[in-house]
Amino acid sequence: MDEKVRIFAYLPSPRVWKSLITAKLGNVEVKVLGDKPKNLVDWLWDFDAKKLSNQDKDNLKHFERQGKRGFEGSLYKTDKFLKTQPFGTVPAGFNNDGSIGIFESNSIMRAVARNSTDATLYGDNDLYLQSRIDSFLDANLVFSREFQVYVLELKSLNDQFYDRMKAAYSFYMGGIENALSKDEFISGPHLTIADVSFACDVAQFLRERDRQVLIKEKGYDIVSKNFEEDFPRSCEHLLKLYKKDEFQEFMKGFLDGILS
Ligand SMILES: N[C@@H](CCC(=O)N[C@@H](CS)C(=O)NCC(=O)O)C(=O)O
Repeated sequence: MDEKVRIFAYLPSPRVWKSLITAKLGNVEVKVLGDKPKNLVDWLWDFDAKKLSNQDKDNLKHFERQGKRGFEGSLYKTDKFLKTQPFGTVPAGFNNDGSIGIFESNSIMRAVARNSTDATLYGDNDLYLQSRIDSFLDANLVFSREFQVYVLELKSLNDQFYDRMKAAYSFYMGGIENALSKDEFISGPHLTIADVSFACDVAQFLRERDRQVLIKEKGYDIVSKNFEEDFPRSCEHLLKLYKKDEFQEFMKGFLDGILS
């Protein structure tokens, strides 16, 4: 199979799993390059991403940039990378020759789904069904952006961050719970990328349960404390997706000890 989408990212990453699970479900060839989060400071951020030696780094001072979101210190991003990836973030997606950059994990996942012959993954070629899936993906991004800030700020948690996170969580999960009271999957009778995105981001969010000691120390309860009781359909749906082979291939063990 030909490479359809390339992704450079830190690994493992639920944001990358969105594309990899979609690739499995839709039989699409996706190439992934990357390394552990802490090692990305030693990588050239580029379509042809590669590990750098100290000597390489000395020769590439002109590509040295300050990390902006989630990374402290220097990152080596090529000019071409920043041209194709204007926000300079990972995961960074590309078409097969690197001439087009695709950013935001939901959009990289959409590019994978659009390459699949299985149209059910992304709205069955119906522009309104596709737009409905996009609606869920937008709602999902608002939620995931909120929890990105929450996780990055956990050590200095205050009422404002906590209340914002709680509100974003209740709003997103409330919508998903309603959707699942009507349909078997989030956006209708078939599994779509709205389900994939939900599973990856909510699973990652639930990992706040690993940090409960710190959250308690700051004087708060974990936001997802009553997830199972408050959002039973969503919980059941998450577990159903999680158990599927295509999800297990990447997510295996991720929710062990996290969900009851
Ligand atoms: N909403 C984005 C989040 C991407 C993002 O914020 N990535 C951060 C790392 S978590 C990044 O690449 N930061 C680069 C920097 O600090 O310069 C997505 O889902 O892809």
